[in-house]
Amino acid sequence: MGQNSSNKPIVGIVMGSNSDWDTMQHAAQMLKHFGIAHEAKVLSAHRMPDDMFQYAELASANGLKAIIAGAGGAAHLPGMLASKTIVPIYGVPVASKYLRGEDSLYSIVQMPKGIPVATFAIGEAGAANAALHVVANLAVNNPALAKLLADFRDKQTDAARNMNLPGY
Ligand code: RP5
Repeated sequence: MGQNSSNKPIVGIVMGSNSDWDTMQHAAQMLKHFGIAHEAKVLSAHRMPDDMFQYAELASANGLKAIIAGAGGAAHLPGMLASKTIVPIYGVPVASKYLRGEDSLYSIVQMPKGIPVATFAIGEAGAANAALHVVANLAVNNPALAKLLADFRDKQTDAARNMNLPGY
């Protein structure tokens, strides 16, 4: 079983817009797979800055151990959250309409020294991997969760070993 089987969220998934949910739902699905209590909500750095700062300021007191933050374009959400909390921030660049997420990636990854954001790949893989990274960190002190994660990896290995090449 995953960490914290009660319903109190220990991971926050936040995103700049509901248009980010197609991507960010992959983080939620992954946490659900591992039984990690989490919450997901829109929290826009630009459209609701006061809410963003309040969320960051209260994150630790509210019991959050990690925040996965996704945004696209001028993606300031992960970095600004990181500026207001020491809860680890996992940044997910969401593919943008015009620059396909390169803008999002650069906005998130180029943090100044001293305020880290762990930055993942653009899009679905980044969202899923951010969640897996959270799981790995929680698993350091949770042998049951570590076993679940090892099983997950073993299944991927088996699937890759059994891959067929169509037409070959
Ligand atoms: C960012 O602007 C959001 O994170 C989203 O990726 C992007 C577009 O938002 P919408 O115009 O779709 O609400 O703040």
